[in-house]
Formats: sequence, structure tokens, C-alpha cells
Amino acid sequence: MRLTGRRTPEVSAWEEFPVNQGALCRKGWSAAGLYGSRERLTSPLVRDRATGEWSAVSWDEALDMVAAGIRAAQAERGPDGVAVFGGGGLTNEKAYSLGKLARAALGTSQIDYNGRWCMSSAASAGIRAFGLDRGLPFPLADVEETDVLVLVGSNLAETMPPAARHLDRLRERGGRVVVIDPRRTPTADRADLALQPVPGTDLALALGVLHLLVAAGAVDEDYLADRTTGWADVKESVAPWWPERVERTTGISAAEVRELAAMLAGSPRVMVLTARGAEQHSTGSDTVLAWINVALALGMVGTRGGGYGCLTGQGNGQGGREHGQKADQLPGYRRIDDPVARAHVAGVWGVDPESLPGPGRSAYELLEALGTDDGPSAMLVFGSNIVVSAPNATHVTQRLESLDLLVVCDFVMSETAAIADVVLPVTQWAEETGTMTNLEGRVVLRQKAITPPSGARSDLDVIAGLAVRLSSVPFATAPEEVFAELGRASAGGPADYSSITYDRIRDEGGVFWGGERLFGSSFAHPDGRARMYAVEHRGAAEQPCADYPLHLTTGRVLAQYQSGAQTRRVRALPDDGPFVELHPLVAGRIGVAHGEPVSISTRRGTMSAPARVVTTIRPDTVFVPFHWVGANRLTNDALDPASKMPEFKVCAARLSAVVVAG
Ligand SMILES: Nc1nc2c(c(=O)[nH]1)N[C@H]1C(S)=C(S)[C@@H](COP(=O)(O)OP(=O)(O)OC[C@H]3O[C@@H](n4cnc5c(=O)[nH]c(N)nc54)[C@H](O)[C@@H]3O)O[C@H]1N2
Ligand SMILES: Nc1nc2c(c(=O)[nH]1)N[C@H]1C(S)=C(S)[C@@H](COP(=O)(O)OP(=O)(O)OC[C@H]3O[C@@H](n4cnc5c(=O)[nH]c(N)nc54)[C@H](O)[C@@H]3O)O[C@H]1N2
Ligand SMILES: [Mo]
Repeated sequence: MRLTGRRTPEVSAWEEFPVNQGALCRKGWSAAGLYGSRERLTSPLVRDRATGEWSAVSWDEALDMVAAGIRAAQAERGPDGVAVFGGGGLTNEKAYSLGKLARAALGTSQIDYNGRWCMSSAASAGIRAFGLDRGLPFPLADVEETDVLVLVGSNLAETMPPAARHLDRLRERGGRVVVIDPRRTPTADRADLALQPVPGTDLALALGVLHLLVAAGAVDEDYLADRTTGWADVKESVAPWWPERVERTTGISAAEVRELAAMLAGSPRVMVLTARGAEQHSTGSDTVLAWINVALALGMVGTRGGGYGCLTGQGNGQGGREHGQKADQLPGYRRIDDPVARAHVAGVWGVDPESLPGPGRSAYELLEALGTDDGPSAMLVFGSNIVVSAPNATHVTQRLESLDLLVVCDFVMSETAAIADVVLPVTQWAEETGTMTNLEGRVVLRQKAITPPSGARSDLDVIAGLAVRLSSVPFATAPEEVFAELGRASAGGPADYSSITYDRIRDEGGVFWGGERLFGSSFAHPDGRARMYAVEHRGAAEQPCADYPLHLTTGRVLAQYQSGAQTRRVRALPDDGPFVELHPLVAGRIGVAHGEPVSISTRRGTMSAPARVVTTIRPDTVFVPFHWVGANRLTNDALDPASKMPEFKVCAARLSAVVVAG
């Protein structure tokens, strides 16, 4: 019962979709059962491609239909004919079951997830430098104990408000905060030194800082000799990065570069934290390596109150990247191409190791391949709103629309669900039990607190319901049972959960895997040493030119969450819509005033939104939040070669005033 036929062409159907207007029923919708919370999905829905109409079907009908579509795709294209796209917001149990569904029940290698958009550059750098990726190898509260905290591309005052109090306490203690961001953000307002680089140049700044630390004799040679390899090459590579060259590359004055280096050189404890501003670049993983080199050269990594960490974003950003929804990974942060790992995990799953697929495509590469001759023709999505959040989104949406079968599990009709063939309504966090692993590597338990609406099922039930139709591999659905299985599958891996139980988490108020603080005496490489890599500054994949003279960067605002699928539906939250943040000099040049509409274009697309004219942004840079459809029609899909992170944080753009007809 393969779903074929012409598809209603675009997302624009969404714009007339009733939810934001408060009206409820386009035909089919009332049957869909948006009772209670009227924007909540409570029945499986199937869309007729010819008419665009949705109809409610039973769970059995929906799951049978999806299973039939998967069988058809795999009959035509082999096991890799079906793809799975997961999310870093899923619990550990769901992430684990999803990876198992793909590899053991469907036999497809084509699985990846939105964490690829999030922490993959830091993860790849952490693995290369330390042999292990754990966002923070120490508790977040250690931030308060440092002397200089360097935040590279983090706006935590808006994106992690509870963490901002650590900044305040640090400063009360006399510690200093450095914020590196092309915009002077609310986080930068709490900084002792706020540097505003050209987007995509953090790597050059790190090289320049290290150059000055060497010149000042501030490098900890004993630490480097005892605990690292590669220093000689790194030292040589920073030699040409004198401050005036850094100024020309980054737009930060040579005096400020010297001020930063002097602060670091003169402080007993230095902590460097990166976030998406530094990482979401085609040079993101090298940029992280360059800042890790700074922390290592100062002898800080593994010392209390110092070191390097990545401020992980999503609810389960850490756990979501440990249990097998990454294209190259098996549970426990094991590599899927490691024969020992394959044998171990296959044993837990009761399948032949030979039957497990190899590594698949990374998130963007997977989306690009959809519907092409050698790509999947069906896809299951759990926990991502791809239409809004993927780079070069017009192109990605076309790929999604070219599928024979798109299935989205969500609790709201997201923009991605709105173009699916089948939408499966799932329970949300307070309605189910599960574990998450926070940015410190602490596994926490969330207990079910409220009864889900009838009609919604947990992702674990959906996964098991598909597995039973498509294979003989057993899938547990009780979260505690899934967690115990995940523990067995992860045993012996880098992220080993085998000693963690729900009881322990309850008793201890959360359990760190691998211990509370890592790297105190050794790193996770076989020789116990950290690796230093001599990385080169390459700059953004797309540089400004005569046609597109500005840098566009994207990110978040306090009142919205991610693709906005949830927050844009919460009426208590202000939703003023998207905006284009620009400097008064640019506003003057194109002739717009604050609040007037501007049009912004890149080589990939155009959007319009009101101008927000501020003096806090670099005059050569504009900023658009990505919570609404539009920003990602502009962004560049250039990928980091190591992490496959897309370059969300910089591309070349052109602005113009929107002429209102009259
Ligand atoms: N309110 C809110 N909070 C959130 C989220 C949300 O959507 N809304 N999402 C969560 C998730 S998943 C994540 S990943 C985190 C992200 O948390 P952050 O990384 O703090 O958030 P962003 O706004 O993406 O980017 C941070 C800053 O990077 C700056 N930036 C842009 N380009 C560059 C550059 O080239 N170099 C440098 N140094 N900085 C640059 C931007 O101006 C921005 O202020 O937030 C989490 N918390
Ligand atoms: N331009 C630009 N684009 C970006 C970024 C940027 O800074 N700039 N940041 C990137 C980053 S860091 C991230 S993390 C992504 C995030 O973007 P997305 O991958 O789109 O993630 P969310 O918006 O969290 O989408 C989650 C969707 O899953 C649903 N959902 C939530 N929990 C569950 C669950 O348990 N089960 C199921 N089945 N569904 C669930 C929600 O309702 C929502 O529709 O965006 C990326 N895109
Ligand atoms: Mo994220």
C-alpha cells in the first residue's frame, strides 16, 4: 500500500493552517481529534496527496501502512531504501531504541539525527583531542571556580538562563568573563572583555592568542611534555599569527587580542567553553581544536576550575549522541565499524553481527540523498522539525517532498509533519518516564507526571509497533527495561551505562557516567595523552562579495525554542515573529528605519522581516533568529569535513528595503 501520487507542492499550506488563527477545522481536522489542547495531535493522520486532505486512522491502520511503505521502499532499493532521522531531545531510551530499529529491525545504515546540527563539531574535536567526547568533563558549577572564563560563541544568558547565575557568582568572587560574539549579547553585557569578531574567524583568534602566550612564556611546558603530543607542530603553526594579522582577519583590534592573551597568561585558572557560535561552521571542529590547544598550552585541562568544555544544547544533547542514532555509532558511543563493538551489540540484540549495516550518511548528506537514485525513498522522523531547522531548507524540503513515504512522529503539526504522508501522535515529556544525560554527563530520570491524552502513544511503543511488523527482533517498551538493555549494550564502551540503574539515579539524584571530573590524570587515548593538532585558519566557505556584501549569522532568542514547533504555539510566550538585526549604518545605507520590513537574500533564498536596528552588532554583519521558517532558506549547506556540521553561522547576504506598493 505504497503512498504515491502528486504531492501538494509546498510548505505554504502551513501558512493557512488553522492553529495560529485559532480556527480548528480544515476538513479532516476535527476528525483528527485535536481535543483538549487544540494544537495537540491525538490521532494518527494520513494525508491524501491528491487533495492535501488529512484523515484520522486507527493506530493499526497507520502502522500497517507505514510498514507496507517501508517494505516497498526496501524491495525497490534494498535495506538502505528507508532512512531514520532522530533528535537530541529524545530520551536515552528512545535514542537507543531508534538506533536498534534502524540497524536490527530495518537493517538500514541510513540513520542520523539533529545533534549533527548541534554539537557534532565539538564532539569530533573532543574525540580527536581527548579520545572522548563529553560536553563538560566537569560539573557546570566548576565555572564559578575559575579565574578567567572564555565563552566562544555562547549566548548563555539567553540560551541557558540558569547558567548565568554561575557567571554572576564567578564575578562576585573576582573572576573575569570574556565573551567572543559578533553581537554584543546579554551575555556580553556581563563580560569584563567582549570581543566582536567577524563571523567565522574564531580559529584565527585562537591562533593569535596562542602566539602571544608563547611569546610571553606563559605556556606550561611541563604539562605539555607530560600530558600531550603534537605541541612542537602547534607551536610552529602559531608563529605567523602576530596580533596585527589577527586584527586584519578577525576584525578584533591588536590591542584587544593582546589584552585577552595577557588576561589568560596572568591567571592561575582559565576555562574555555565553546557553543554554537564557534562550532556551526565548515571550520567548526578545527576551531574547537584551536581553542582546546589554548587550554592545553596553559596546562588547564584536567585541573579543577580550568579546562575546556562545550555547552551542549538540546535537552538530551549528550545522551542523544551516545546510544546509536549517529550514522557511525553503536550504543555506548561505540564505533559501528569496530568488529568487537558489532559482536557485542549484536549479541545483546540477538542478531548476527554480519547483519548489522556499516556507517551511513551524516544528517545533511542523508537529507540531500533522499529520493535520488541511490538514496532512500522513505523516511521516519522522530524529534526534529527539519523543514525549519535544516540548512538550505528550500532544497531540503524539496528532497523531503520527493520521498514516496515520509512519516513524522510528533505531538504537534510541525512544518515537517505538515508535509508528511503519515503523522503519528506521540506523548511528550511529562507524560512518560525516561532518562536524559545532561551537558555534564549526568544521567537524570524524568518520571511520568501526567496522563497522556488518549490516542497518543510513546515513541517507544511506535518503534516497537513498527519492529514487530517488520522483523522478529524483540523491542521492550517499558522505559526501565529499555534502559537496562541499553546498559548491557553500552557495557565496555566509552559511554558505559551498565552500572547505572533507575534506582541509583533516584537515590543519588543523578549519576555521572565515567565519573564527575574527567582527565585529572590521563586522557582517553591509549597512551593517556591529549593530542594537539596544528590547525589552519580557512575562513567561511562563502565570503562577502559585491553582490552579497554582508555576513549573515543566525541563532536564538530567549523566548523561542528551536524550530519553534512548541514555543510558537504557546500563547503566553510573545511571538513577534522573525526579525533582521542590523547596524544603524546598514539601515541608513539601505534606507530602512527600525520596525520597517527588509528583504534579505543569499545565493539560496530570500526572506523579509522587520528590521531591528541595533548598535550592538558589527556593521558588516546581520543576524536572523532561526525559530521561524525563512532563516534556513538563506543558510549555507557547506559542511565541516570532519564533523559534517553545516555552516549555519555564516554566509554572504544582501539587504534591501521592502518597497511597500501604494
Ligand atoms: N531560548 C533558547 N534557548 C536555547 C535554545 C533555543 O532555541 N532557545 N536551543 C538550545 C540548543 S539546541 C542549543 S544548541 C543552544 C545554543 O546556545 P548558543 O550557542 O548560546 O546559541 P546561538 O544563539 O545559536 O549562538 C550563540 C551566539 O553565537 C554568536 N555567533 C554567531 N556567529 C558567530 C561566530 O562566527 N563566532 C562567534 N564567536 N560567535 C558567533 C551569535 O551571535 C549568538 O549570540 O541553546 C539551547 N538553549
Ligand atoms: N539557521 C540555524 N539553524 C539551526 C541552528 C542555528 O543556530 N541556526 N541550530 C541547529 C541546532 S543546534 C539544533 S539542535 C536544531 C534544532 O532543530 P530541530 O531539529 O528541528 O529540533 P526541535 O525544534 O527541537 O524539533 C523538535 C521537533 O520534535 C518534536 N519533539 C520534541 N520532543 C519529541 C519527542 O520526544 N518525540 C518526538 N517524536 N518528537 C518530539 C517537537 O514538537 C518538534 O516538532 O536546529 C539547528 N538549526
Ligand atoms: Mo542545538
